Amino acid sequence: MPTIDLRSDTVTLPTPEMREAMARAEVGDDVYGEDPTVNRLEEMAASMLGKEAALLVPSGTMGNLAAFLTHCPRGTKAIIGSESHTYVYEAGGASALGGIVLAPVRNLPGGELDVEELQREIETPLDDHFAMPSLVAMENTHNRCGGAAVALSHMAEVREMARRRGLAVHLDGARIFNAALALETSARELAATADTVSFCLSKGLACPIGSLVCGSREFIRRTHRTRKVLGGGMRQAGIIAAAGIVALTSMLDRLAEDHRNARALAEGLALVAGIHVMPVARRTNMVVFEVEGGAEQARRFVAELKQRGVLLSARGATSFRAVTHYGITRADVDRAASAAGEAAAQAFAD
Ligand code: TLP
Repeated sequence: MPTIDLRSDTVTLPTPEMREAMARAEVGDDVYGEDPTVNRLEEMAASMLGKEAALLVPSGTMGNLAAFLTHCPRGTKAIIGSESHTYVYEAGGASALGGIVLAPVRNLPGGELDVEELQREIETPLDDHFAMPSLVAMENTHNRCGGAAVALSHMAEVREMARRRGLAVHLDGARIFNAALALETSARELAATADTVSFCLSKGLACPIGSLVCGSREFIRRTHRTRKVLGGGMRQAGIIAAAGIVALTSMLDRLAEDHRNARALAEGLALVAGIHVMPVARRTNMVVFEVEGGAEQARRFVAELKQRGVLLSARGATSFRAVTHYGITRADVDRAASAAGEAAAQAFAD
């Protein structure tokens, strides 16, 4: 039986059409702005997100980092979610490399920012004791909040709060097309709540590499330099961009299948005794769940599941995440749910 790899949608492999497009891509030196395929992808991304310009970077982490470094002068404060990817999973890069103070504001279970805490951070007094805020960042879909799609109305509220104080807004939209689908809106509408947006090609859209930072022409011009500082200027990157063009042309509609499969998986796992699925109001392609009985029991459960060919990622000692994606079928999630039933029975019996 082939392995069912639910660790992340980052494990997706490029489609045959992508491989074909990559092989045929017309390329040039992108550091000189001379790669026609990169230029085409950047124009496409900017127009889909309703921004003036876009920049291809190697990863989502670099996309967020380059945006933060461009937005925030050293010693200023970027206000971000306490559960945000940037705060938890990006190795503190904005602080380490940019001298940026990361000021976490509590994320609610649905991925929203606690607006009262946000208001307090935004209202930092104009006094020499305090790091001055320069940026507010949101994340949608919200990874650590179970892949929840965050409502557009909340995003609009955050944007207004930031604007009143003259702060820029960045959106980590690594999975913005999943969010748009779940919210029955467009990526462009979501992007309109932020000055800059980064999104990933290499997650549910199945590209091997690549993220885009989108914003005003002036901002992207400055981010081009930041990308160079970070060593992220690539040369014949059209090889990568070609897959991105295929993704933006033909991989968006199929995300609905991943969302259906995640719902089916959540329902299947909820039936397993000893497993508690984190409820998510607007589920996308993730299922987060807790295993009862402590760390040792949870470890046994995951080992049993692995023996049955199902891989998950750990989120804590007793908490796990499963992600549906291109290459995972309804039959796979049904098999994963029944394997979870067997693994739980085995792990809890021992
Ligand atoms: N997330 C990865 C891991 O780092 C946890 C995953 O498997 O989900 N923003 C968000 C919201 C993300 O989920 C990720 C990747 C990134 C940024 C960073 O993207 P990459 O991995 O391309 O640097």
